[in-house]
Amino acid sequence: MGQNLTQKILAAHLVTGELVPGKEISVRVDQTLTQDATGTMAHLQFEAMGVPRIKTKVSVSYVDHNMLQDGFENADDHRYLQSVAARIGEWFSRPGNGICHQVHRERFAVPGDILLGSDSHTPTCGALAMIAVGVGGLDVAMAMAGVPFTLPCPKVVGVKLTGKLQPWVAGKDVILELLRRLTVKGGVGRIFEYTGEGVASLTATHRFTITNMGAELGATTSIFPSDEQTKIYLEAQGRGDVYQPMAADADATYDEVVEINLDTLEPMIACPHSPDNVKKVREVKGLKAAQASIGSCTNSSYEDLTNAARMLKGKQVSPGTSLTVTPGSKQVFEMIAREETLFDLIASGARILESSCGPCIGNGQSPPSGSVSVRSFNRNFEGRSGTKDAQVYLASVETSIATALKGEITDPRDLGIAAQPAVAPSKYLVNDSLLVAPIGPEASAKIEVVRGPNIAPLPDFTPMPDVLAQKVLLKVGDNISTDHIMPAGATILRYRSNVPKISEFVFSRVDAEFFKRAREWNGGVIVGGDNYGQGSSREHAALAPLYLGIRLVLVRSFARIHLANLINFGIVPAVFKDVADYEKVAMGDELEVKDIRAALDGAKNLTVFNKTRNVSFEIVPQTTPRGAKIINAGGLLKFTSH
Ligand code: MIC
Ligand code: SF4
Repeated sequence: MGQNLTQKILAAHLVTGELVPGKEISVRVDQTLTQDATGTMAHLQFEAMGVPRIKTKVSVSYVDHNMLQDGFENADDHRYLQSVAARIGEWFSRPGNGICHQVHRERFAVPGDILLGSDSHTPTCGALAMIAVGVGGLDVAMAMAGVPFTLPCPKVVGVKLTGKLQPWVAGKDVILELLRRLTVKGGVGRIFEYTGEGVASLTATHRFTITNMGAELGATTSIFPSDEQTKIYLEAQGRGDVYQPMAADADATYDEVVEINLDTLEPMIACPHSPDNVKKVREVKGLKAAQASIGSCTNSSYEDLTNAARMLKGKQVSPGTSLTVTPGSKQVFEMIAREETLFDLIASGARILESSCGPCIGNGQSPPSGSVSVRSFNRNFEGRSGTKDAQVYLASVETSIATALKGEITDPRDLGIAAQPAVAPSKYLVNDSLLVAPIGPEASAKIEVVRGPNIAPLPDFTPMPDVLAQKVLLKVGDNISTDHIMPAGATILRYRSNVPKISEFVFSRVDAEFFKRAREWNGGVIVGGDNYGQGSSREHAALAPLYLGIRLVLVRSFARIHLANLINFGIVPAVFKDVADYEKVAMGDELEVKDIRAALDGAKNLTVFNKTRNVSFEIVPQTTPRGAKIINAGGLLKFTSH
């Protein structure tokens, strides 16, 4: 029987296990990427392992998230990252070089390789036929040290594309349509592999948007074949040498199949406050918008900005709308600056931001209270923009710019002008001046790693106790994102290298008293609903709760990366055996769980006794035998140092 592309790449990298969905496998990792907000922790962990140099083919440390320097903290962290990269043989992408996923695809992605990144949008490079997976920083640090990556073997979903995108319809609309159908938890445990005759007409740019935002499905990753479009893109980046054609066999099979007819797609929009709350743009058109933003790792490419500029040329942004434009990388910025593109953007009234995550992670440009913001980004969780009651919508560049021009949500087809989509250039401008290449072992051994006062040592990791007698610290509902658990934004992001400090902000946007209560009650149990921990890869959403004394998170179901992060830091992730038992616990209830260590070792369920209500119920730890050992040891670092 033929193989699909996912199976081919996994098989070529398999170290242990069998390619059977749900079974634990481990694979060799070729490349890693980290970004500054997760990278400080990942590098501190790498240093704690005592491995002198990276063992991957390529590892790149990016600075793109914590770009605000209104205090020493972020600048100190950047200096630490640059010095540690030099010390361990990594590439370093300096601040200003761009968003990790944009730069990685431009300069490093290689069809057929496996990439692990400490950012949930690492799957972007799947557009160039990589298996690119977002994970917590500790998993990346392990891969940098040469340890194979362990994961449950995912199911492979074949996404069969037919037809061709119509004018004013973009790659963004393809992924929004999938989110509409499958929801933010529809992709958990799955890899989405794009197939069918519709694939050939999608340029690399459309593909990047699709694989990037596949993360919002909760998917392990997404992948396109390596074909003519891949070749065109890599050659234009001056990297034609890494191209090789790769595709599924003609008789390949898939665990599930989804079909999308591109001919019938129209402009779509994700409404507040979830990327799967998707409607047709025409269903919400006319809503006044105070802001429109082009940027983020989803849609800030050369083609995206050129499209925006073509629509704006000779026109003005509506007086009631503020338009921000972020070039995704220095390459994009330099190219639009050499052409009239940047001029057209500035002349239209757009506010040009530096190449970084910026407003996507709540670092500036928060919209006014209660207002509508239409963004070409990938996430619109409540409060993520920095304005709690802002109504953030996600749409294509075309829809966002149509909105900026009209001052209200607008279907670009209603502008009454012909679409003139940007054509990819035959050569991108390559100037790697902000990319610092690794140095040899002798020179790197002399590098001093510089740590500023913002860098706190890693917290103590203690073995799992046998008995937990704790209160329910918080009870939450479905689809709680890591932005709820460990918010970002300018004031909090700067503490990513300081766990004691950042722990003060855990759940702060959900319950302002959480930190105080956690301290007074000496930790406790978190109770949640379905898809708990969706969204980002930030391991601080596990590490900071651990620091506050949380050793059990009890929910209806978990999102993939957060589940792995909980295990990595020695917290028991468990689900209710009977989902109805969710009703048998409330905040403040005193719980008792006994014989935890033995139950984990024996892959048995645990019994929770709710002393306050005098009821018992069973819960199921969500872990493999290896995960159970990691939790009992007190986390992955403790486990591997044994
Ligand atoms: C995000 O989009 O939420 C982030 C910020 O890029 C995160 C990483 C982080 O929190 O540092 C992600 O997606 O993993
Ligand atoms: Fe940065 Fe936003 Fe992309 Fe996350 S989703 S990597 S914050 S641009």
